[in-house]
Amino acid sequence: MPRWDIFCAVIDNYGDIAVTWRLARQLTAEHGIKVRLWVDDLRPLAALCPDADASTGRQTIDGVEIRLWAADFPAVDIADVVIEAFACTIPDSYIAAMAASAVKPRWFNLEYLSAEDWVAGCHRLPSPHPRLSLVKHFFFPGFTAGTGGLLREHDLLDRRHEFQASSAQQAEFWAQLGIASDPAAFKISLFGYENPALAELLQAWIDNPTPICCMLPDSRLTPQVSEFFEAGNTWQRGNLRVHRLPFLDQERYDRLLWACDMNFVRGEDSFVRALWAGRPFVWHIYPQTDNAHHVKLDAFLALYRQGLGSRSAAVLTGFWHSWNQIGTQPLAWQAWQAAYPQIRQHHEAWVSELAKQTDLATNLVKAACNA
Ligand code: TRH
Repeated sequence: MPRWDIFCAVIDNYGDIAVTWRLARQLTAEHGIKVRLWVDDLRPLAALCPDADASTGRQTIDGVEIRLWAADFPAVDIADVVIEAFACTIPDSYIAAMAASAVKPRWFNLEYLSAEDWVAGCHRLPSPHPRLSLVKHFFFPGFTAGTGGLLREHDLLDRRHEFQASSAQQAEFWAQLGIASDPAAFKISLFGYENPALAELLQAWIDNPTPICCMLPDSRLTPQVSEFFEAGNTWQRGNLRVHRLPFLDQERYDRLLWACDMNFVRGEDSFVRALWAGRPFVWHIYPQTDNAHHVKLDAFLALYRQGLGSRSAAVLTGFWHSWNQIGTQPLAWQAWQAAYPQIRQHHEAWVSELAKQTDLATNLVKAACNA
């Protein structure tokens, strides 16, 4: 059985461990790989996966051995394949053991996701170690041929279709969350970073001619929503009702995305999951210095808009820009609503095409065989 080590340094938030944990599980379940996941902070994993114990340095969940990556790194057998996620720096002692090994492990730096043009050109490029006889390869996720693809479990879309076609599964899901689902309401999930456009959005929903039901799993937006409603316990005004939810485990969060008519997401992993949910979405991109994220957002929009009519494409771009504070135009909720049927149809077709790509875990396994 091939052995892989995945190293994850948590920078902030959930995205780093969300991606590596998802990858580790898929490699184990679908590729018969023995995976050890090293993570330097177990707390975000415990939020995503309630079975994880943040106080235990060594545990096995879903067949993945999860190890706390402490400063004092133990002497361990090196793996056949080593993944350093998001350019984290793996321990010197581990690198020395790799260099001393007769058969050198395949070593990859799994990069952040971007739709920018240069990605395909950099995917799989070698990066020789400056002193040791070791070569690391870049591995870039992406949306186009020539990139590493996107994380997608083999049965994900089947499970999603089954859920979306089953009113019984949806009713059970809402009941588990303690929500009396209003069939007439337009359902929206809301996850993001602090956002100055939030009050404008909530007001537009309050003034919406038909009911809106907003599901708010715990995030940095929650205090802002609470402030908007002046803390009260019932967040209901005009045609808007907001359901405050706890932070859900990853499985239930997927179902929330599938159950809603549209989703506000952020970062990297919830963004990809919202794509696979097959519903229109709005992406709050992870903010970077010098507004580097604006280029990244527009690169994705340029791909995602392809095939969408020009008026709907303009609405989509304008709405995403406003939500990300790009430019100064107000959030055009009514225009979004008017364009929603076209955007939804387009999203479903676009994602069906995207699903023809080989998924990231499979691409990584192939690359490890050929490196
Ligand atoms: O948490 P994030 O903001 O992570 C970010 C990004 O990955 C960013 O690129 C990176 O640089 C930065 O971290 C360090 O957003 P992201 O990537 O969407 O991760 C959130 C995860 O949380 C995702 O797996 C979905 C999951 N989630 C739940 O499981 N339950 C929930 O209730 C919610 C709201 C999210």
